[in-house]
Amino acid sequence: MSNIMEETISGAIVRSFFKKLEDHLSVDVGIVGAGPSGLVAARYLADAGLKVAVFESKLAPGGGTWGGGMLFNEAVVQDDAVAILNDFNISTKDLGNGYHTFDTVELASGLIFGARKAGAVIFNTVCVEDICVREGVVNGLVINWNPVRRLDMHVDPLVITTRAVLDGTGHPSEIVHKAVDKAGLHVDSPSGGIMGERPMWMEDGERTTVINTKRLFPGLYASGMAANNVQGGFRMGPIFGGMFKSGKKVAELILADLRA
Ligand code: 48H
Repeated sequence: MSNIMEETISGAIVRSFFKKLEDHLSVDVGIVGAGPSGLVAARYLADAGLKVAVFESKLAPGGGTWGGGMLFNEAVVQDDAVAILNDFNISTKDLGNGYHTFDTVELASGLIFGARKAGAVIFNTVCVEDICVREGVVNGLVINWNPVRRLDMHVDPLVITTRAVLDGTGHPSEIVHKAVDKAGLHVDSPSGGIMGERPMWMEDGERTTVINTKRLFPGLYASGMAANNVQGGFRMGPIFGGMFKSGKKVAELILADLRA
């Protein structure tokens, strides 16, 4: 009996995936982490015509957006960040006091869909385990399958070359840790290293997330909770305006630098 359909389906997937991977071995922007700040950045950067690849270690992109507050799948955004959600066609409910609620499943799926439809490619189940630094510039990401890391398999990685790297890994700021601890880079923070996230203070955390979003070293940027961890910012719980605005700001910074 012929296996023609089986061969067609498997062949289509393999050829299509490897074309996607080959087309993104060299990108303008490599984003590590498909949380809210990374996905917002991916969308605006791709909209501007840059080649963007997002590497997400989990099977489902979205980072900390799915679970809302304590698994109640609603979260909150302030007036001044609603325009970003409008760009993604994500609905919000106005509470009339400067805050809006939204459904976090709609948020996660809307951000993923928006980034992808703008042209950013998301490689899920792929973790970034190291960076490349050449002549004073961060210029690459070292990738491997997350199950390889989880199973502690001794398998060498592959490399994606980049013009800009965004650490959107959230609380652990994994990529800036590689830059500081392993590459010995002195980043743009009060200590030149990672200050460490501070405890819950919603107001200050939200106020400083955007300020903390910056270029840390030539070719290296951080957004969202990664930026807060590097600069010693406070956490803020399930309010997301700072994350969205951080993603938009870092996209603008990267665009300005790459076009200079
Ligand atoms: C590939 C990786 C790697 C790696 C991690 O945490 P995130 O949602 O990121 P942000 O900063 O955009 O949003 C933070 C927000 O979700 C949050 O946690 C808030 C507001 N907390 C407040 C509080 O008080 O706690 O997403 C980061 C993503 C995740 O999906 C990780 O799986 C992924 O990055 N990731 N992907 N390679 N080395 N490390």
